[in-house]
Amino acid sequence: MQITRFPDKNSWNTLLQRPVMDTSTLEKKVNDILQEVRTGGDAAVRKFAAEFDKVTLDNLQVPSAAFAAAEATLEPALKAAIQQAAKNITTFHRAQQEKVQVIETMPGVQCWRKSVAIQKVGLYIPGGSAPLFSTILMLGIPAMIAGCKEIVLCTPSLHPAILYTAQLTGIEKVFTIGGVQAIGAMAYGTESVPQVYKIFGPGNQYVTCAKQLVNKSGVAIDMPAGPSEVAVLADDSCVPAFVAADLLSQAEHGPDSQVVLVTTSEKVLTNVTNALNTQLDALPRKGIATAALENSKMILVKDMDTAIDLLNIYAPEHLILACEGAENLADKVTDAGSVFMGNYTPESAGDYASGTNHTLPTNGYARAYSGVSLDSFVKKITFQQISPEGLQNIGSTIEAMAAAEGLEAHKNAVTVRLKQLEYTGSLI
Ligand code: HSO
Ligand code: ZN
Repeated sequence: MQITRFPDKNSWNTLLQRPVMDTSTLEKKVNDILQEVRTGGDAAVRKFAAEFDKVTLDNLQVPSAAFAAAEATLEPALKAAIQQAAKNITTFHRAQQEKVQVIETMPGVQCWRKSVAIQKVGLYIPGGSAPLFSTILMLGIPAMIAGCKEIVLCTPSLHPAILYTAQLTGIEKVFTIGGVQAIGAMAYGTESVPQVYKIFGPGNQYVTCAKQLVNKSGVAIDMPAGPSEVAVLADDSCVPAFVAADLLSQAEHGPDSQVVLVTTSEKVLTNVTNALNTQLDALPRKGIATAALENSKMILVKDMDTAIDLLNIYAPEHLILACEGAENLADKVTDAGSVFMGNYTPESAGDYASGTNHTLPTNGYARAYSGVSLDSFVKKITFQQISPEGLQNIGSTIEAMAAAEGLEAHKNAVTVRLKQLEYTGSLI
């Protein structure tokens, strides 16, 4: 990891730059695949699966017997762990349900807002070197709580834990389709795959590009996903071995992951570096983590206020506060996806099981975006009902504003009613 000591504020932006990826060359290729899936349906999906994934797909949908078979191969301890995580994630996301509140803004003028599920959603779980079954919990559970009617899951992986988790979550329609063709199938629908209104889930740069392209044609997406990140703020009260473990936990995601250590202590720099070297050696994904550490930074700053300023500018996906007074510091965090406080709160807790969602804004998007939550699976529809008395109360306000905007028909929609009320004299 590259070490920078007391960087000048003017250099922070450059220092904290994420590796930029040029996707412009991908776009044409990805768009061609999407268009072929749009017109060719299942046949096009099969063709691309053979071409890119070297698999022959007869049935695109996973048959129900496969779920029971997958469950039978899983260790009971893993099943119990997935169930515990599911329970905590359910508890946390259920608490995000909002009660409908009818608000009377003026006598007789009632307004309210109701969350209504996005009726059809698509979840994508990549294949790749790690079978991310935890992401099924993070997306499937809030989708179920929201009441989404159709939940489709596409994944090129038939890992038993993926099938088990899909079943546990209640997702019935699972398709063994990966990559751009999966995004196309869910965006446009095929003979087998239902069309959805919003697509969620991580993926490589092709999948991300495909999500962005279908988004342009009207399908919603969760958020622009990028490589995983973690920033740790540590002072002398931290445990260097814990900090190193946390940094490595995100570094092992991919060679493009970025991890950052910010500290006020030279001693922490030395001790975390030593712990990193020891722990790195023992990791099965040492190669990936080593590559990620090459993009990563350790930054020494003069005090905690400077540290928080710098971290808010960086806006990390995950922020760990391994320092004294973590509660007070947490109040000063304005830009981060998810915050982990104290020496005993590893980021992995949020990745798997504490209850919070692990689909979070990367690449500085935490400045303006939230992570996935129950809200991501609903639209909020507003309603209003005005009584005759209410219209008499609010009518002149609307008329005055409509007239000033030069929109006579708008004004008239009120005036005809007020006149009728005057004529009948009825105040019901
Ligand atoms: N840390 C990842 C989520 C994840 N970690 C899934 C393990 N499994 C999001 O940045
Ligand atoms: Zn992770």
